[in-house]
Amino acid sequence: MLGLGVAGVAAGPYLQRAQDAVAGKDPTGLTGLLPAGGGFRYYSVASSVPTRGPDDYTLTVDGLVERPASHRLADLLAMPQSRLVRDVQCVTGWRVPATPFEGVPLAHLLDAAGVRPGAAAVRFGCFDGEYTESLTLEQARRADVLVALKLQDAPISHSHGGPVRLYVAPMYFYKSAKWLSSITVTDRVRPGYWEQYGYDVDAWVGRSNGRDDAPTV
Ligand SMILES: Nc1nc2c(c(=O)[nH]1)N[C@H]1C(S)=C(S)[C@@H](COP(=O)(O)O)O[C@H]1N2
Ligand SMILES: [Mo]
Repeated sequence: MLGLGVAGVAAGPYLQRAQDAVAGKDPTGLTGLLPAGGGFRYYSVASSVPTRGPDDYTLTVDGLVERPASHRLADLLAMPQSRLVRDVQCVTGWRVPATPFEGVPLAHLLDAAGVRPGAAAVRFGCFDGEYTESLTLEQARRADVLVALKLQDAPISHSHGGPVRLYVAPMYFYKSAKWLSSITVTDRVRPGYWEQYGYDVDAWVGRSNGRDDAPTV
């Protein structure tokens, strides 16, 4: 099992270091090799993650915005929803075909908050307390970038990052931050968790990380 996982990692010193970092975080050495059902594998850089639901989940939107906000689950469910069916592609090689994700277009939340002049990027935080991600503002406004509430037409389970995760359809799945808790509009891109270990910040499937996977969109 372990051998398979390592063989699935694209060649290159940076990616190899990233994989080592996973092992360093995970005493079992099996993070990311555990099947999570439906062809997915379970990934978490945090050893334990709290459970959040309708009573205690909040998503903050702040930074370079006119109207900072804190949305509860019910607020997000009442906003316009978009459903996409695309392949999911992890940078370590596994792929899950035709996967429905549904949620609020990130552009809607940005428009509701009113992005201020001088803003150029968005930073994402997670209630696991460790993971971070980022997008340029232009990427964040794409119609295929969602604040996802459903996966495979059901509420997103805890292991898949529920109740709310980011979904960046055209990019490697590490951009799709699980357990999303904050969206901060910033003046420049801050590399996310894996990007500090060498993953590409612009993570287009098939056009980054030295890989040639078929596009997911
Ligand atoms: N908060 C958080 N989000 C995360 C990760 C993580 O470790 N923590 N791993 C990323 C990676 S590398 C992948 S491949 C996917 C895995 O999602 P899954 O566990 O639902 O299959 O989540 C991404 N989002
Ligand atoms: Mo991944």
